[in-house]
Amino acid sequence: MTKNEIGDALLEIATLLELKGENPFKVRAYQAGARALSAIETAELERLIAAGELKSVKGIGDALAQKISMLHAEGRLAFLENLRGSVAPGLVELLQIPGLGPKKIRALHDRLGIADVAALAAACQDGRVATLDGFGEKTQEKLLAGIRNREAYGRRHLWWDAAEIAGRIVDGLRALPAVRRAEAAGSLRRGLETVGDLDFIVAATEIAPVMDWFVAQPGVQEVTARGDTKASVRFSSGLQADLRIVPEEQFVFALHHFTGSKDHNVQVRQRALARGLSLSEWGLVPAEGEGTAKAKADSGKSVRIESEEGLFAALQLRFIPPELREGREEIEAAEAGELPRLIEVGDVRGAFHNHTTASDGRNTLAEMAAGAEALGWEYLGIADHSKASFQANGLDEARLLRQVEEIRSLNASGRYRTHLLAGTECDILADGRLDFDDAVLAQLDYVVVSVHNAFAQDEATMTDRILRAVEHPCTTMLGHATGRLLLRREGYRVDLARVIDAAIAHRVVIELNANPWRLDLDWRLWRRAAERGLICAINPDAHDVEGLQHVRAGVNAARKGWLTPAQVLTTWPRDRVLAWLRDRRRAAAG
Ligand code: DGT
Ligand code: CA
Ligand code: CA
Ligand code: ZN
Repeated sequence: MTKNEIGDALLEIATLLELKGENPFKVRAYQAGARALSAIETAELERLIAAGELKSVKGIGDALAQKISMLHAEGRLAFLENLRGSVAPGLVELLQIPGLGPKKIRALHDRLGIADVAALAAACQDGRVATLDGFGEKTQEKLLAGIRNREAYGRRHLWWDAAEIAGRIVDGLRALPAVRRAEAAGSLRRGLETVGDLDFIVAATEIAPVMDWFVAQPGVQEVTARGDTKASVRFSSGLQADLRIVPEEQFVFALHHFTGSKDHNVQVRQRALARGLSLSEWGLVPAEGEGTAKAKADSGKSVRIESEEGLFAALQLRFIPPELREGREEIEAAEAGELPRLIEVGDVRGAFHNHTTASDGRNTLAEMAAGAEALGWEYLGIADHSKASFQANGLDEARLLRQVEEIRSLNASGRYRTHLLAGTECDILADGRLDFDDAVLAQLDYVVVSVHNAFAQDEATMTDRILRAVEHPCTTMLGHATGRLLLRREGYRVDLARVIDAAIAHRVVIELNANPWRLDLDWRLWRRAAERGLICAINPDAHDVEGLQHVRAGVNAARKGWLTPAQVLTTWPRDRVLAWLRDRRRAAAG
């Protein structure tokens, strides 16, 4: 396990112990241990473990040192696994309600007997929660709103989380002897930011062993359907998955059909009909003559097609990448040979919006540099929070300038092949001023500006506020343009059309925040905006080394937005980026 994963495990232990009502000292020991761990560099941690000196670290006692070493070596810990098994799942689920921590959940459980979300909703509705010490009317309302929100969004899941499960299942399916071909289809394959359910298409020589394997996957809580060629399951996260097993000659048709989207399918089918063909999940058959499309396909009347390229070619179309299949003019573009060369993960050479332990990150500057180097990046921009974001330990002028020094000397040392850029994620204050003076900003390589407070401003105020920041001569790029958190909270109200116009006019970049919860600016807006000259930067907004991986989610969204490498700053070679930033700073100064 990595250092951060071990830290997460310790915090999970603390939470579970607290939910069980264990001794507060014990709980605090694990929390302190997690904090102590995050202050140690990875290399130092490994040395300490190897030398058996972990318990010499302040905040890490004997028992904790043993558990950390075990997690480090084995990646698992029986103590944690037993602990998980000993806490009612309903109590753990309550942690997902905003405003509820282990202490409050414990109080609800001990005093009102509440052990799951449904019981909490009932207790809020008849006013029992408000009567508890430390709760009150306001808290009760907030909890109820949180529960309702969760119900409204609860049926969908983040692409990132779904992709992890789907990847494992596809790998497992492909490893089965009976399986010839296996793919995940549906919204997941289209790279949609949230996913309703998973859809797997499999071509197999035998059905039963594939079905048996599928319904026995770890995390499957319920088998909701099982037929001759189809099975559906529900995982404990609530995510559902459909499996369809088809004869190999129908695989491509089923894959295309169940990838969708519906709008795309309707248009492709119309195109087939215009050519005297009927396209369905079973095949591509002559539209004329007796019998259903399925009957014709089953009796071998379908055109034989081995790949989706072949399927599109049969309809005189270039291959349309799944991400573009949303019925948003992709067919016209494919017909005219005008599909874009979409950005790929391999095109990415760096990123600008990343945090370190200086503000609210979990890895040091050096660790982040090493992480970026491991990804083969040419540059890594450090943009820690500014002082107005005190809740995120934002940097004041003195700390920022010390960090700039540290970055310059790390670059000079040649320790990492990845070049570090000194930036800031500077708060846009409520009136649109920036959190640092121009003289401070002028010492940085670039400036990301973001809104982190006063989300409730009305649209006109918020729009003026952001416009003022975008028009500031020191501003290089706008961070997370709406502040949305998918499935959790709407973005703030802002006239994005005006913000995009201003960004284009002032040569300000807008970020595509690659955090799987954000993916903000939304992919639906990118195609038009980029055509009009808006430059995109895919930024992971990483708070630890693992977070750098999130660029994959950003690239996904960028592909849905039809973006090419040329339109994305973070694919440009380092020298071109540096020259572009220099040029911008000179224009700002002059
Ligand atoms: P989701 O699961 O809500 O995130 O979205 P999808 O796109 O994965 O939708 P899903 O799982 O209901 O179905 C997968 C694909 O199958 C869908 O994108 C298109 C195709 N499909 C399913 N039902 C229909 C239908 O009634 N008509 C058409 N034209 N296509 C359908
Ligand atoms: Ca689906
Ligand atoms: Ca489905
Ligand atoms: Zn931010």
